[in-house]
Amino acid sequence: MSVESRPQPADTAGTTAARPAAAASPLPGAPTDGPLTREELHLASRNHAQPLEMLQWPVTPIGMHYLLIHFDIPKLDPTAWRLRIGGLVEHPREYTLTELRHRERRTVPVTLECAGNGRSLMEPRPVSQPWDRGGFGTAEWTGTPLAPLLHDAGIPADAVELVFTGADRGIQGGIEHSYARSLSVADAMSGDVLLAYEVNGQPLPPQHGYPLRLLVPGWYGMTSVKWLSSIEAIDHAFEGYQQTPAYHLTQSAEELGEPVQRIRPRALMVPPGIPDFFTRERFVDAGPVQLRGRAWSGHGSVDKVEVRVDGVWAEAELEPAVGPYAWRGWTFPWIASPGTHELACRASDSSGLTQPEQPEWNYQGLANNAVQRLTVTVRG
Ligand SMILES: Nc1nc2c(c(=O)[nH]1)N[C@H]1C(S)=C(S)[C@@H](COP(=O)(O)O)O[C@H]1N2
Ligand SMILES: [Mo]
Repeated sequence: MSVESRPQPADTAGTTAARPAAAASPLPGAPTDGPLTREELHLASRNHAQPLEMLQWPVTPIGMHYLLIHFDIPKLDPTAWRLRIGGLVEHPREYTLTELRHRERRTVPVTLECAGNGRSLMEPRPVSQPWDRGGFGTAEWTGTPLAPLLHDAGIPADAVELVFTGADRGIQGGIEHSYARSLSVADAMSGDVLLAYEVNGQPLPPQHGYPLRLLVPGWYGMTSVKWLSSIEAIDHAFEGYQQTPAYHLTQSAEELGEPVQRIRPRALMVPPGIPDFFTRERFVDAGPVQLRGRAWSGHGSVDKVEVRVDGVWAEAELEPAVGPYAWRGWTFPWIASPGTHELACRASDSSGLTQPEQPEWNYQGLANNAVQRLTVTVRG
């Protein structure tokens, strides 16, 4: 692999761009134990998290939904904008937004999560968008299902993948490209993949992909290409930067590893009590406290959430899921006694997956679904 194409952690907005590729050693994305960098601060302030107290809402108000934007938010004119469907398809064509809005309309509540969520909790820290745990959100996405559109386009037998390309462009890992991801024909044809033009009952805001985005329920967020401009059928595996080397589980910059696809199970807790402004330390009054939170998985339905208080696990009460691809709430009654306590929660899903206690470290800092732990001070 050339120096230019050496992988960086996903979600890094091309920190190599300003430097000559030959000088890019050590890698800008190399893991570190050092303090947060200026570049990470810049990314963290552009790409905001969902504050954990917003877990109280079954559907995240859109301004509180997490954001991840690699390059710049493109300014697209909805009258000039077209979705091009091409490549190997039998009937290439373009759609206007109005034409897409007149096709079958469907609304699906979906919990989306960034594959880098939890990255900054890994040690050493992969340098990229430094998520704590807030890279997630649940919204009601409205659009038209992709499968009938592909059916109309005619996917020939020799087509292997569909490439979804956004209108945003930039440099990452030394490579200039438009943001693009692919899906196998079977995954793209699965009934729940949407071309979304509304979220929570409003047109998509610019930051979430206006005028149209792909939405792939159950998969980590990078799959759901925003500012969608084309869909192309190809007869080989797509190798654009955001497909590979990005979003693969590896132990070094050199190996290729396994692609990250479906969302691993995760439970999160609304931090109880009140916070200290600077440290975010929590203070709770002694007595009965209803702990609550939400849990989700892209591998199946969440069928168990457990809460640990001072080392002892017990099962939480589950609420119905907001939808087949959206989280479910959980509650756990706790009698808080004065002193310091450690709380934790973890989800298990119908595929048999559960959350690990420790992060499973990988070079790009992906898919870290280690259990959430928080310490609270209970006041008498
Ligand atoms: N065109 C384009 N699509 C994109 C991205 C991007 O930078 N450009 N970021 C991806 C990533 S990594 C994630 S996690 C989700 C974030 O979606 P959201 O910002 O609507 O929450 O969008 C995905 N789609
Ligand atoms: Mo992401």
